[in-house]
Amino acid sequence: MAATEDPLPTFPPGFLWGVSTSAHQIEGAASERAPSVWDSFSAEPGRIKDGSTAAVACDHVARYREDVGLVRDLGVDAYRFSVSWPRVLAPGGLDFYDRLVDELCAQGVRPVPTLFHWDLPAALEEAGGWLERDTAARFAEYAATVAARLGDRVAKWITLNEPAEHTLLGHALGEHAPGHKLLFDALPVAHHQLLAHGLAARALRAAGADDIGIANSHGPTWAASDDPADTAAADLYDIILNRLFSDPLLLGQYPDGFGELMPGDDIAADLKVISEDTLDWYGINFYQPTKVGAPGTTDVEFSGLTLPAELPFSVREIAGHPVTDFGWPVVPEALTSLLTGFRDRYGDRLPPLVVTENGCAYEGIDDQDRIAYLDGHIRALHGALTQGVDVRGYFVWSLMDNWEWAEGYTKRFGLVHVDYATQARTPKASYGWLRGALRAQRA
Ligand code: GBH
Repeated sequence: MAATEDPLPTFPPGFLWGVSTSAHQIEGAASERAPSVWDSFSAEPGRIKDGSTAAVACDHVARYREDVGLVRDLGVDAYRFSVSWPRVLAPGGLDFYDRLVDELCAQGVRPVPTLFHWDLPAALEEAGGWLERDTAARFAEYAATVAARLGDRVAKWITLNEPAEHTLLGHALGEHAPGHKLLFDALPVAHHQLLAHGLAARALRAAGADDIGIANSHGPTWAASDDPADTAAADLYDIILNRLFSDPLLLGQYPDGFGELMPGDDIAADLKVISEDTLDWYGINFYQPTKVGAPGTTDVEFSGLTLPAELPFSVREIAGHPVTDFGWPVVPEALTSLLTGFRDRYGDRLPPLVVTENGCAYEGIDDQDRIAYLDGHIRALHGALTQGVDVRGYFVWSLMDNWEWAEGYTKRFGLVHVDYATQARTPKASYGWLRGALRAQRA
């Protein structure tokens, strides 16, 4: 797979270019924060592919100045990072984010913090975690604390990262922390995260925020065939992984039949909290489309996941496209159809979109495959713009190689290579390519 030689199409002035990371995946300095659900989870044998933990990761807390320098030299406008709730709970924990935000501002990079990227404080998990409604209220208090400290320099906020993946992987399948295998009994986790978004948005508004978003994972769902058993399974998958999260946020309602399954005395009132004035823009993390068919009769191993036979659908291989080191198919045009699909479904209710994550796992520093992936997806995004979809920004996942959750250090998503033995950072070919592409945008 090779990138085209043609320069990228020109994006509108003010289009926001950025790179993304998350706290647990890069920070290290584990002893300087409260315990997180990921600490105990990754200490359990067999949970993480290479047996690693993120105790050191990219040692970013110590090396943030160098890392901000890499962001600045790349020439992006913005840096999306996440604030570790467990670190904020530790004495002086917000000091680190204070320094990080100062450094970003000093280097001319806009800070875009995400308040929750899967690292729940262990103490909150012991109290029931996202299965408990109270966690949403606690999240709003935490959001207010962070906004009080950083709000004078931060304009753009993201409440949660990928509540869908956190529900599915962390609570339904148990592949991520906290490791619950509740299947459909994990639905309260979805509702409480959505409620947390709504309550946190109110807290951020009270602190003066007017640029609030969420980063949700989305991808087109392809039915394995037009057999009704396959299309019905694909529809259900699409509802659970996509619409269960976007409909309440953007329409103020759950997909048919799902509101009844959610916990709480007054779901209609909760839906108002979730949807009313909580989003100035909507963030989409896109990696790949998913092909789905009727359920099978046995558990299936699929790109690192075990999908139990009890699920009402099965995920199928997408043939005919290159795949990344994760086995995920590379289908840039699916990003165009995803974005136009959002516009078509939500119409006037849709705020401006931002692609808050897009990227791929490949080995190597001369990463021509990553260049081709990014080139293809940036063009696909532009294709949606030309079809009238209001997309305001694009963030690459990730600035640098990092601790890839259950895959440990075995998958490299960075524009910058990290040698974990020495912590040496080496910009890859894709970093140079993106820097050149951004310069050309501005020429
Ligand atoms: C993001 O989530 C995370 O936000 C980030 O922390 C992480 O490092 C990054 O992606 C890379 O993994 O069922 O086989 O079809 C991952 C988003 C969307 C990726 C759904 C897997 C389904 C794979 N995920 N996708 S499959």
